Amino acid sequence: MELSAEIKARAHALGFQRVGIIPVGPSRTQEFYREWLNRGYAGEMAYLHRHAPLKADPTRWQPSARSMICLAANYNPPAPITGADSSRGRSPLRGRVSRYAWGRDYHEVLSDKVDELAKFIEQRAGCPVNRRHAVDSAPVMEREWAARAGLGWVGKNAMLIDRRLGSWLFLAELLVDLALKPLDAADDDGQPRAAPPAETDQSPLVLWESCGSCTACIDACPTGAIIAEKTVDARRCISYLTIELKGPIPQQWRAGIGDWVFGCDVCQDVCPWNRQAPATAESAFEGDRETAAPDLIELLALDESEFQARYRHSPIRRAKRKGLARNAAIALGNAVREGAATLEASGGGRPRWLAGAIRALIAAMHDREPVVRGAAAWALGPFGRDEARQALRAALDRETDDAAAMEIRCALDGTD
Ligand code: B12
Repeated sequence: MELSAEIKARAHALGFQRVGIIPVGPSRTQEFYREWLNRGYAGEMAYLHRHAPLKADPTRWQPSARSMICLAANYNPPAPITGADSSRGRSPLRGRVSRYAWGRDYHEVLSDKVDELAKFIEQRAGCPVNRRHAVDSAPVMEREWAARAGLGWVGKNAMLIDRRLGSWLFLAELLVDLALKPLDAADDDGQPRAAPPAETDQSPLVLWESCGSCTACIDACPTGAIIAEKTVDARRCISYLTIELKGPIPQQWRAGIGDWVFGCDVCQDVCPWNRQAPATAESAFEGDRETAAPDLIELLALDESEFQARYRHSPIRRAKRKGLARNAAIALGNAVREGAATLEASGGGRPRWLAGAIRALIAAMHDREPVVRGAAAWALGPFGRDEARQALRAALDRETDDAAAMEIRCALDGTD
């Protein structure tokens, strides 16, 4: 068998459902990327600015690279987890974690697999291979390269979508110093596209795509973050707000966050291409209820060592304890607002869960992180006129952080 075909077969066996091989050269989306940065859509993700020169051509990052092996792994968890997949029947005291973070950290899982693939290539090539791999955090335009290698198209929600697997895919790349025969990934499911795109220097950037006139993702995004086709303003994206943003979440997006405490799947949940998406066979990406739909009061109360122990091998580590506690407070704030509105409408008494949430939020007014205290104050806002008022007053007296003090004042004034 020819080396490229062997690599593809080995990568499939390692658990990558889509594999394409492409010569390394300049990126074709540099302009798109720079414009995106210039418009400020990256928010506080400064590393995306630093990466721009390296992303312009993968050989700036790995000078010896001649070919890129583009890989996609399905992470769609096999069974829905009660309370994590739909808003129906959910407990108001449970949050929601996006699917990509239900299992073990994909950086670890996929890096191990790519390493194995690299060793296989060295063995077959019979010589040491100069190589470097990327899984998410490296300066590589992963979606562009995946699309160019035939792994799918970049959809309106900016996700790389495969017509059989949908978009629940992690991407990874292995750069090697071998001039491998290019291979398109599009025939991995045994059904090659009618007209596979030719990779030539002159070929237009828009290769092929299948979103048609559908705008489900754009319409459904709770914070309106998909501001144009393939363009996400990260500053509004719930994924950015709950994971990357370290300070307070701007007031205007808090309601839209709903019960998401880490990442968000709305633009993928509504995508028609995900309706028939098969489940992953990789058990490392499966999760349990406590990860997928965590108890918000527990999250809010986790201390540093409990957080580290619980999320040691999880992507959730990235939010840090203070980020996750902040998110739990926002989700509780949304739950108490919904609960309060429903009660007002029905004229009913206050349910027990609401009392528990208020107690937990009052306790969080003693958190050592101002961003958590501020979020808890916001969450207590609707109760500014009864028992929470005393707690908020006391908190304001001892508050030393300006932003947190402002949140407390707003909560006391009843201004959102
Ligand atoms: C920064 C980042 C984010 C930011 C910004 C997201 C964004 N849309 O830009 C935030 C924190 C919001 C985020 C969220 C998520 N992310 Co993220 N993120 C990244 C990261 C590190 C860089 C992306 C980037 O450079 N953004 C800047 C914009 C301009 O680039 P882009 O969206 O990638 O767009 C490029 C292509 O679309 C291309 N392009 C545009 N038009 C066309 C047309 C054609 C024909 C072609 C070929 C290319 C092309 O041009 C752009 C520049 O290269 C990548 C890993 C990487 N190194 O690429 C992961 C990555 C994109 N994220 C990933 C995931 C899983 C997510 C989430 C689903 C997580 C979650 N559930 O919460 C969400 C999805 C949100 C969304 N709809 O995009 C996966 C996506 C896999 C896939 N199937 O597409 C990646 C590839 C990580 C990985 N290795 O698996 N993410």
